[in-house]
Amino acid sequence: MSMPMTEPDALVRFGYEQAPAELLLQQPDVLAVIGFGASAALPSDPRVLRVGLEPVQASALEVWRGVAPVHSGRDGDLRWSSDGEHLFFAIEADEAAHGGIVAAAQYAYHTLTAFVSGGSTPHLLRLWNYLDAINLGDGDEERYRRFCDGRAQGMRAAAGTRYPAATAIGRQDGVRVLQVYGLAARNAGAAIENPRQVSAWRYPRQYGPTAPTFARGMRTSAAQLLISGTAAVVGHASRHEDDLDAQIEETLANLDSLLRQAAVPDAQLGAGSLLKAYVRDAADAAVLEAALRRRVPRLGGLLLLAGDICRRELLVEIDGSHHAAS
Ligand code: 3EB
Repeated sequence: MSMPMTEPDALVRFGYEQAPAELLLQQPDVLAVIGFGASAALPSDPRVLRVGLEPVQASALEVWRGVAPVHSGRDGDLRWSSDGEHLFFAIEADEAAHGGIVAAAQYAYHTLTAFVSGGSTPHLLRLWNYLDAINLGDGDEERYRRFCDGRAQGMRAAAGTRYPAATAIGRQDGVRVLQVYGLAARNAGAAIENPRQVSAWRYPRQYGPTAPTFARGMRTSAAQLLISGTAAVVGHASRHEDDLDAQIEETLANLDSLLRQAAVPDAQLGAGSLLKAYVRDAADAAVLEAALRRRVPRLGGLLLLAGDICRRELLVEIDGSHHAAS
């Protein structure tokens, strides 16, 4: 049997949906269902992932829809689903079982890059990384920096210097299991950098021995941009320590700049934008949401999650996707 034909830029569609996960999983185009927090009701299925970040309000499920019927499976610790054009994959690595966060990250990245590069959807587009206690440890011992070491070692062979878009956020659940999931595709994307920011892989030594290996954004087609975790970083420096409002404004300025640089049609946050906003302190969520609703009145969707940003002075980070509003 041959795969169904798809349009050259047939895209994964992302959405936040309220339906029960069991119903969503019966739909043939569903590539992934991601639930947030300990109480999300989720069946066991290779397409389903529970992320241990607590939603700040009643939370929807994040649903990815492909362009053709989806098949799925498991391969060791990795689970995956594919519509023939796009691959969802997820891997969870217990830190103690691997001998620490460095080895767990190395294992997760080695496993996922080997799996992805060996298949018919070999181009890594987007990765999410969630780990407990991301700011624990001082200086180069900080767990985020050590995660960056292991990630770079694990992905080196496969990714070279062409990095996917990414997010790395700290869970507050005390569970020392690294969660990594992402999207790969048959067609390569175009990595986008932000003119207001130094590329993360060029960060100077002061931020750790291994610079973070991600692109600021990934255009999957002329009309869709995947937006990496974006915070109040200008150049390579964190801005507006202890000032939530100013960090939100700086983050929005960075997002505006990234969308302009990507030159997607309708390059403004709006109805075509789906955002996840992470707040270190759940009590900051109301201020963040009010600012987002004011600045982006027709926002397509918003999930507010409690999570630690990878630099301890940062209070908020936003990621998401954007496509031309139809
Ligand atoms: C920054 O601009 C904020 O290590 O994968 C954002 C997105 C950040 C991804 C990562 C880190 C990562 O450096 C932190």
